[in-house]
Amino acid sequence: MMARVRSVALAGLFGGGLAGLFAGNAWAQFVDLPHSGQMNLHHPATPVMERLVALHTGLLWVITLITLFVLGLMLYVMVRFRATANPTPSTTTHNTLLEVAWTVIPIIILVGIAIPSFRLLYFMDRTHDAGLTIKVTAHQWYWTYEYPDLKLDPMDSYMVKVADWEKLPDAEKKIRPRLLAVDNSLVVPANVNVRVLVTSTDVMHAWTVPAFGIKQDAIIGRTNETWFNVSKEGIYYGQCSQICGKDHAFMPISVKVVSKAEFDKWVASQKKSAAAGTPGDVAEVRSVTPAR
Ligand SMILES: [Cu+2]
Repeated sequence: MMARVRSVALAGLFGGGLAGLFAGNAWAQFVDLPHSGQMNLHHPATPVMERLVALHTGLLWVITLITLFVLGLMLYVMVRFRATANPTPSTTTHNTLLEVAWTVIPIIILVGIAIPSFRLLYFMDRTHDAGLTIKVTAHQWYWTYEYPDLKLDPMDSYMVKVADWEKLPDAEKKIRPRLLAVDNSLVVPANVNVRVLVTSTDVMHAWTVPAFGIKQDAIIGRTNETWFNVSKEGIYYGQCSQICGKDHAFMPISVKVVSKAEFDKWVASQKKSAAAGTPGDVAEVRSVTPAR
């Protein structure tokens, strides 16, 4: 399975070859997935994740330079002041200039790290001009998505049970992988600041989508806020990231990012189907029994 998942992720990353393959399925183009043998952080899909990756890379440089500098000093001391080369050790115990330097320089480095770090924390915290608000409610062991501004019916998002997943067509299995496929994905428009309000009804969970740089705790009686803005249309997967009980591993997150026009069409179809009492047109495998 992993090899297949990997190839899907790579195909998605390098040119969206799947778009043609799944031309019949308007939703399926880019599929964002982790794959085996993956190095480094997730491929960023939002400005937040881009900045997280940049900060991480910057810090890696800082930490590497410091480590090499300290290693160099230690090697120098070990060689230059070894017993045979330096039989009579110096009895110097203080050097004011040196002590001030090794206190002040680390402070400067830490402040230098803190400034971009805090800036990013505030950037991640909330968006001031949200084009869409979504409320995510965590339960043991599924998610409920609501669109408060659009007055859509709340929709529950359950993982597709493995026995049901195995019955899916092969082409669909590739874009809706085992243990990540859900019955109802969160659908959002591309290039819109989406405000996400996260809460829980039972225990703590965490709504996490690695490509978005989001890992927001869902806490009972509290509403946490985060946001994302994805420019690349496709399907992005995540998982609950706060141990929440026996089915913690089975409450995946699936976010479909579509064009504004497709989103409007989807909203209209949801409203129409709610009025008619029938499932909307993206109700994927509605017949599937929820994984409780
Ligand atoms: Cu959980």
